[in-house]
Amino acid sequence: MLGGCVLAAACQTPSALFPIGPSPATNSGMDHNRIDQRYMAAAIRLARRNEGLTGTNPSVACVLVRDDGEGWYVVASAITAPGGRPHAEPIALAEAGSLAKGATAYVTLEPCAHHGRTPPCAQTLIDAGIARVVTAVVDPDERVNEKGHAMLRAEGIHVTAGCMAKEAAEGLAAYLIQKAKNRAQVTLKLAVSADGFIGIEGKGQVAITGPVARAQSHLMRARHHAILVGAATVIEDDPELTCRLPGLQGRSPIRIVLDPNGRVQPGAAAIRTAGQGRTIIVLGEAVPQAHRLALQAAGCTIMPCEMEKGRVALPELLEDMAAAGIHSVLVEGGAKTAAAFLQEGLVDQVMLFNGAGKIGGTGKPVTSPVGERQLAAFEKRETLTLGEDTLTRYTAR
Ligand code: AOF
Ligand code: ZN
Repeated sequence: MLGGCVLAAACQTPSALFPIGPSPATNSGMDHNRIDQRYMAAAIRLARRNEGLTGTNPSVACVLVRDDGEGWYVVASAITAPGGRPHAEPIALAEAGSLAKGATAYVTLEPCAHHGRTPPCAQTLIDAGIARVVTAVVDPDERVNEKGHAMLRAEGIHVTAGCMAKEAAEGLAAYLIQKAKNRAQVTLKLAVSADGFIGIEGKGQVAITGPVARAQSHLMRARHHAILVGAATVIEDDPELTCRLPGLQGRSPIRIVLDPNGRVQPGAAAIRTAGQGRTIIVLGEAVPQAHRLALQAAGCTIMPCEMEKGRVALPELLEDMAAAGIHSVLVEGGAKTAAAFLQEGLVDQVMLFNGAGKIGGTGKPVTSPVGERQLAAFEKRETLTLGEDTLTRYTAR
């Protein structure tokens, strides 16, 4: 999902997203399937709000609904808390209080069955007297993996699994990729001009898209755990790599700079501001100790990397990121970095902004690393119109 409505959703309270109290009689003619899809879709939208905020935990949403004879209505809804705990279900149950008894729970991920830092959510749902549980995605965590469903069924609770599983899996992609591939999820973001270029050599940042598209790209930053660029981008463009949407500045991702040869200087904006948001510099073994110390003194974290044919070994780096609790990374530049991730088959999703204007004609334009040949490995999902520009999302086949 591109999440056109996420910006609005990010500013609302969970309750404000749903009608509270009996909903109009339009429900009465709905069959169960349609009701299930309606509330699961609401849960999936809600879960997106804490994406990138829940650490190693997925951002899960739980919506509790009931029908007292006058139609279905939402009694409570919640998302996994920032940091990953508490889980969504106990928060929603606490909000519902006695109204939880006999209610239906819509949960985007199978409720957990393990005693972690919180008791199993399946047990909490049972104890609250929930009558029916509808879930979207089976939790691949080996401590859960159908055990949550089994616990509920063993207590006579009616369980419907797999409701809108594909849609929910999109929002849970970072978690599911981490479980399946043991690495961080990679989204490649590119802005390409109408004449097929992503910039002009030596010109720094060149405007390719308009303000609406730029706001959308900042929203993308907010929804990722980390943002990654190559050293050349830092040296030439000197970007801050923060989310500067009003009200969402606190959602800036961790900045990661690939700098195997130690070229980035402490004066760069992403380094200077390291104290206001984490900056990780990925350095090769040969980088002199004095340079490491200068970067550390500026507040950066150093991540050592393995090298392969003179380049950063990306699969290993993504594994190291997952081990460090970073589960989603937005690759923002430049052309060489993008090409390296693509060549290694490490891109899960491409977000392609197509600008309306041309930038060629002056200087040395940089050709887009993403053309028809590269996109053949991806499935086109949807296109948003953003002012004069467009944004198309592709996912790996
Ligand atoms: C749920 N509801 O909201 C989430 C779940 O370290 P712990 O104890 O928090 O457990 C982490 C696991 O909990 C995680 O791997 C996943 O299986 C599940 N996440 N489960 O019932 C939630 N976030
Ligand atoms: Zn749980």
